[in-house]
Amino acid sequence: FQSLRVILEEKITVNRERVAKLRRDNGETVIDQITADQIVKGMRGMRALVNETSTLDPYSGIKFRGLTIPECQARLPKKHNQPLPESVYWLLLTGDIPTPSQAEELRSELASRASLPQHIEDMLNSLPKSLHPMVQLSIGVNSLCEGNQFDKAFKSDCKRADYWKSALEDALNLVAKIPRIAAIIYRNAFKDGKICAPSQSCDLAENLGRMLGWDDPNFFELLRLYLTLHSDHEGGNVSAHTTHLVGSGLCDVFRSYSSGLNALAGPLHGLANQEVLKWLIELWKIVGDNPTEDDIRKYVEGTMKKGQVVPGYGHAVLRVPDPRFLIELEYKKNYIQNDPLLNIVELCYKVIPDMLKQQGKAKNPYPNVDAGSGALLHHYGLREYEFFTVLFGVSRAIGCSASQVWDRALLLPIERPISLTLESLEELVQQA
Ligand code: NMX
Ligand code: MLT
Repeated sequence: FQSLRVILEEKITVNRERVAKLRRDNGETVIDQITADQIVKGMRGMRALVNETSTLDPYSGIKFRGLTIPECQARLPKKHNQPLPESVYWLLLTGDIPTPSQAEELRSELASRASLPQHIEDMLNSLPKSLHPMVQLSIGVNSLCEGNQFDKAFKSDCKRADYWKSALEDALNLVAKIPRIAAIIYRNAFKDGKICAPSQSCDLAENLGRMLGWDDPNFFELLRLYLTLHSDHEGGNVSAHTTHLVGSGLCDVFRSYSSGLNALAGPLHGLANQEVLKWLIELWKIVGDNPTEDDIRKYVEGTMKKGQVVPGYGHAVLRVPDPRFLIELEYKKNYIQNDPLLNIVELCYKVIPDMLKQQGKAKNPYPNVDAGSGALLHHYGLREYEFFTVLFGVSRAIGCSASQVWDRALLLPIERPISLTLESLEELVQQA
């Protein structure tokens, strides 16, 4: 952990200088323009945020600190065939590929912080089982803010330049503890409430899998992939942006990310993975194990006729099949023989893009990450789809908390754009 802090300190000094130079030399340079359409259509395509951890290209997809996911799979320290989640976290925090010993140092540090205060476990155990798992997760993460390091620093005479140090402490605690919160929620809502303790020798994925109640190395391997795929998706998505926005008012990492989790819980965003599986199971019930393309078409037409979106398809930025979805399919091809639900996922991919193109509304007719993630979990026996977005939330803590450290490191100010009334927008377009 000490080495992580030292590396970050050096990088922060360099990057603060870059921000200062950028502002000094080009602070007034115009880099974009905003149309009236962008203002009324969710600021789509507007470049207006600084986020260091990852970038998203409409055609090549996500890059974590400049690396595609296949590059991460090839170059990051791994267990079996997938990157260790800790090595992804190191990469997002520092921009460097960790050495195996650095990944191990972070693994061991996070494992040592994995347990929860008893009163938080008691609080989680007292929540109604019927409360949606995402609400429980948001409550659990919010409650971690008690005694957070950032507030302590803020209330003491800590200099603003040093805020990132306490943000880092909190970020590490968030990533270390969120798997246990998730597992308690799962065990309470869907099993007998009993849960094993986190192990000091496991990585984040295996600890999560074991606390959920699995003892299957193949499932731990899938969780490693899952945590990597969902760890970050640049700064403009609804949950990352929410976390950044709330943090910009100098809220600690826990409360900022708890807000981000509520953002993730919308069905057009992270909850889509739950919606996809619900939709696929219903489809499977109707068409059976060996459907034809026509069977799928009929079912999708039904969804469209009801005026509903086809869950797992479309994206606000991507204009190609989501590379994360393609990696899910590849995982199926390499590791899973003949699973009827995953076969349906593949058949949907053959049929749905053409249907969405014909409908002519969606700018991207291709599958996103949620189109395949739930069916993979289902294969390994995790079938309670109301829990799926919680796993997305555990993964996204990695990217959102790393970004939060950098927000404080770069001394980014409170976010405060200006809104317009329709009347003032109409006046502005007349004057333009
Ligand atoms: N099925 C049917 N219609 C769609 C779909 C879809 N999958 N995707 C977009 N459209 C419609 C959209 O509702 C809109 O209709 P209208 O003009 O009547 O309002 C029109 O196509 C144009 O939308 P886009 O500009 O293509 O999409 P936008 O950027 O606004 O939204 C999503 C992106 C992802 C919200 C949208 O594609 C969607 O609702 N997809 C289904 C839900 C989903 O899978 N979400 C998960 C996203 C990934 N994640 O994990 O967060
Ligand atoms: C994500 O992973 O956050 C989703 O693909 C949504 C997005 O990028 O807007």
